[in-house]
Amino acid sequence: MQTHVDSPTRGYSESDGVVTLRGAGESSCEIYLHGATVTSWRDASGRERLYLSPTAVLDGSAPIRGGIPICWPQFGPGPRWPKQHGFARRLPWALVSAEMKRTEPRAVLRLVDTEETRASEHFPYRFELTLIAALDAVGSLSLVLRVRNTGATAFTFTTALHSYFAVEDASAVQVDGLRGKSYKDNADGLEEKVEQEESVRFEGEVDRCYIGAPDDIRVGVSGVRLKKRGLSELVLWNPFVEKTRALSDMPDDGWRTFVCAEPAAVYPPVELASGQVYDATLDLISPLLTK
Ligand code: TA6
Repeated sequence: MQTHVDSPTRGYSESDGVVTLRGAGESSCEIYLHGATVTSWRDASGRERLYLSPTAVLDGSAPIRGGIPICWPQFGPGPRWPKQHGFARRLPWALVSAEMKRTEPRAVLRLVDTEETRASEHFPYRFELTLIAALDAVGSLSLVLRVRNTGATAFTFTTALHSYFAVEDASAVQVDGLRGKSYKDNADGLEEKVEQEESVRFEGEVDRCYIGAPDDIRVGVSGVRLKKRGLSELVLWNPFVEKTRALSDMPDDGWRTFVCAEPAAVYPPVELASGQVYDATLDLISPLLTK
């Protein structure tokens, strides 16, 4: 693919399976074709806002630990192959285009069904999955995950943009605005509970799927702002000490410097008729731009 730089700092390029977008100010974004995994987003100040494990596997042999893995056609454990978080984050996507939309760099990546994905117990359907990633005029990262049913049979799916946010100290982070929301507590046998607190804190293992969560959320009082559409749930996750030890692709103290806030569509699953299209969008806005 051509490299395009319309100024020393703005443009796009692709090499070794990684697409790089450079936008307003010092903003940039890196996307691995493997899983269409966004692994870096720097805001206009140049500050990295996503967490990528220093021991993440980046050779395509495993899902990338960090950034924004795409869980599709299944969020979480379940009957479909592979049992956890679906196959989209494990497969190579194709770079369809990279361009400057006015002064904003934009990349389009695509995954379509294969013999492997259609194998019986996997996902015996035809689909086209598209990720559109762009840096806007102020360096915010805009993602659209577009699902098109290209087959003759309706199918259902669940999905999550499994976003890892870099923080100084996870135990000092809170997410507000969830009081009264029901959630499935995966750290307690997926029991359904109702959030009693205005602020959810990460002072131990947190693994919760909030149902019908607000579409405008902050990670921390002064952290990244998430604006989501078409993703009714919000998953909050931090594995804390014990569960992190079990992760081969994260240092034992990795839990301290990230929290996951994952816009998701789980309850209910999304039903897509033949020919239908479904868009899930997520805008990540730097704390420098929000009061
Ligand atoms: O999003 C939370 C979660 O479902 C946790 O239960 C934990 O399994 C996490 O995802 C990471 O899953 P992974 O398959 O990437 O190790």
